[in-house]
Amino acid sequence: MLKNDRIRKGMHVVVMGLGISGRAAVRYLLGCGARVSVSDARDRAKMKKEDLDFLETSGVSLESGGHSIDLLGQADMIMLSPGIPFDLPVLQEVKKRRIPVLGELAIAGPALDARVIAITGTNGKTTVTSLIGELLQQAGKKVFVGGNIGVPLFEHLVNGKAVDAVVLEVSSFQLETADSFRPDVALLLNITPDHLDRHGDMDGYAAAKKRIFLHQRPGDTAILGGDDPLCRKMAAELKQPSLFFGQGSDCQARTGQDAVVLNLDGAEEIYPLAGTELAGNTGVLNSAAAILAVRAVGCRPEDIRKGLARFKPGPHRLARVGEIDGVCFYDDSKATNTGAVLSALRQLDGNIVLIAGGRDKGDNYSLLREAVIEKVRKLVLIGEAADKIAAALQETVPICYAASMDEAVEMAAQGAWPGDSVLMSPACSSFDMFDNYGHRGRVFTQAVQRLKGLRGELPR
Ligand code: UMA
Repeated sequence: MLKNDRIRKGMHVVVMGLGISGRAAVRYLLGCGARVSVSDARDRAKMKKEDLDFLETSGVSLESGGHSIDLLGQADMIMLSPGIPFDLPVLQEVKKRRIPVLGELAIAGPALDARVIAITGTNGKTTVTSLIGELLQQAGKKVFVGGNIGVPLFEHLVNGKAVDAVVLEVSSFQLETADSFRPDVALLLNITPDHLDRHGDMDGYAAAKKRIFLHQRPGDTAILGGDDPLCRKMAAELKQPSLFFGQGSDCQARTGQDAVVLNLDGAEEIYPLAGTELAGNTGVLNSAAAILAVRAVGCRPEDIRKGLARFKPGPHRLARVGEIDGVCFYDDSKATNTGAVLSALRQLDGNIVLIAGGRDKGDNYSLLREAVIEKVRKLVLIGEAADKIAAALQETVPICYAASMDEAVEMAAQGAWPGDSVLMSPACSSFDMFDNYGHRGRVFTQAVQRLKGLRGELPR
């Protein structure tokens, strides 16, 4: 049986949400000897057959189509999936009854017996999480890389493989229910507007992010983005000393022209990045954060340099997916907030036709105005947020609306000149038109390939 001091044999845990986190939670909690029920807002008819079969064979009861106090009120503990708002009305009643509402980090965190490196921030956290994993592996360490990146921490505990380090991407949603989760090394990369529909305002969002540091002890490491004013403000409020990465001369990991200069205890170490996939402003900044983290757990500079040279960033992050008639097309589907779009606009040279839109998360799109005026030739809008984005960016550049990704790519190609770029960097989540950001990116790439085929066949 799996061991977890928080889970007593026979205690009743209700898992809310049967997505990626919920499914892994059910397996883990059963393994710990808990009595498990599931509550999900989806109708039973919309659930996957294999999920229903799994619940039935495991003796797990299912409440579908909503969350009732009748079930939740009987629980000894609620395990809340990250996508479910912490302030759901039924949860207010649950909390009044003093039933603990905990997430994966709170439940699984104390059962870990390896060093834990946790990474949060509005942008870059998936890349930095993967990079830290790669650098640790290069140094010969056994590593589990998971969390918001897509592999639940519960899965690691169910598999039971011994590792030297656990590297976790953690979202603001996961941090809300993290309770006393304590990473040995905690990174906050940046904070710009995102998920304001869930957290209410920037203060609420920043408060959730700050939870990554709250239970750290002397000897643990806090690493923050030195160029970000909100990170600086937060560092000043922490009890533990902070390490910074960025351009400032007081940053322990200083970013330069395609290189990071580390200065710990007066000794300088240089990490060149020219010729690697991490060259360029964003890559250098991500590398600086990762280098500080892996040095904090004892990796050697020579291993880090080898890992940096080998690293390949994941898909859908400013990935060049095709060229038609001298126009390059970039899939930046991972950019689901304005901060990420600004970063992409900064990185591309020349004029840009921008495809944006999707499901609104409460972002303030007028933050894009200056960059749009400076770099964008035309804006093609898709999805539910199209009108809100158009209103925020009116009187900047020509705007048109597309009903599908195919149409958006065609309109963008028509508006681009040779030497321009077409950038799909939506500033929104994908769930209004696609399964997830990966699906959106693949559909964009297919649309580009289709158009390329047509242009090849038709005289222009
Ligand atoms: N559900 C309810 N009640 C509700 C809302 C949803 O029961 O009120 C149910 C849905 O019907 C569905 C399940 O909850 O069955 C979905 O749960 P979930 O939304 O928590 O998603 P998971 O599939 O468990 O995936 C989650 C993260 N999703 C979110 O935070 C929204 C994944 O991050 C993460 O990879 C995964 O756990 C593993 O840790 C995705 C994400 O978009 C990539 N994250 C946000 C981001 O990166 O910006 C935070």
